[in-house]
Amino acid sequence: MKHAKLNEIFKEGKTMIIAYDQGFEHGPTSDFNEKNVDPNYIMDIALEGRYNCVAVQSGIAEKYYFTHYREVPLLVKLNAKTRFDSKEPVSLQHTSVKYAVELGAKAVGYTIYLGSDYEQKMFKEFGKIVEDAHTAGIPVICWMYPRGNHIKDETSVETIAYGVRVAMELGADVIKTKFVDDMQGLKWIRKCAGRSKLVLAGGSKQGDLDFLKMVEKVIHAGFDGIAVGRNVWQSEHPLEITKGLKEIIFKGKSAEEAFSKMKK
Ligand code: FBP
Repeated sequence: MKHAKLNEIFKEGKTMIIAYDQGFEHGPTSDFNEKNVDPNYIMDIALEGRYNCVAVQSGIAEKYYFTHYREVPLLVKLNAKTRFDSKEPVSLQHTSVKYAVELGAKAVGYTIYLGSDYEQKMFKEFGKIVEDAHTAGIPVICWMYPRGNHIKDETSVETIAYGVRVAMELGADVIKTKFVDDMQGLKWIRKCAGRSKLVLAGGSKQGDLDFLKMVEKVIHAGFDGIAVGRNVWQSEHPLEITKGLKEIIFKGKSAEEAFSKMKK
């Protein structure tokens, strides 16, 4: 087995990933407008904002990830589900590690719904993806979203910690998890992830300062960065919010300090 090269998508141990698979997961509905429905718009933010990685589905990688955009490391998501899939959550693999690597991927991603009736199916696919990706020398990012019949509270510390632990034990190099507003809880979640890297999922759009405060908290708790979408590309000034995020993630600044650096 080769070791996964994390340094392609991490700088000084930290990362800022821009995620753009919401068109598939949520549909091009209220999340989108005339500007951000165009994948080129997100590729431009990723490039100009010097993101450490852009995370998309394979179709977007095929049709939009070329020429100068290749300066931004690519992550290809290998599974997906739509919002019509409203019963028990399950998201199965639709493309391979091999094809992701052909598209130029420096990492692959996969969502697991821990606590779904179908969790075993997703564990099985994820296990094979870890084998294939590590053989190819690239890291695997697990979107770990506890959800489904067996989950009472998706956002409790206990549930989130269980999720990141499962992802770590399944071999995830990086785990993407949702936020909980509890510093002790965040630190416990960080511990449960062990040597896997841990990054924050952003959630729906909120005010810039509130978003920066959320990021400050996870960085303070020891998270290794963020993998967010709507709070950046729905912003009226995506490159300014990007600047604020960098101040917190790479320079250890507070949310207020970062906010004051943004031109508004
Ligand atoms: P956001 O920062 O926009 O929330 O994106 C993070 C993300 O994980 C996306 O990659 C994904 O499409 C979406 O959230 C799925 O979230 P959910 O299933 O909770 O709607």
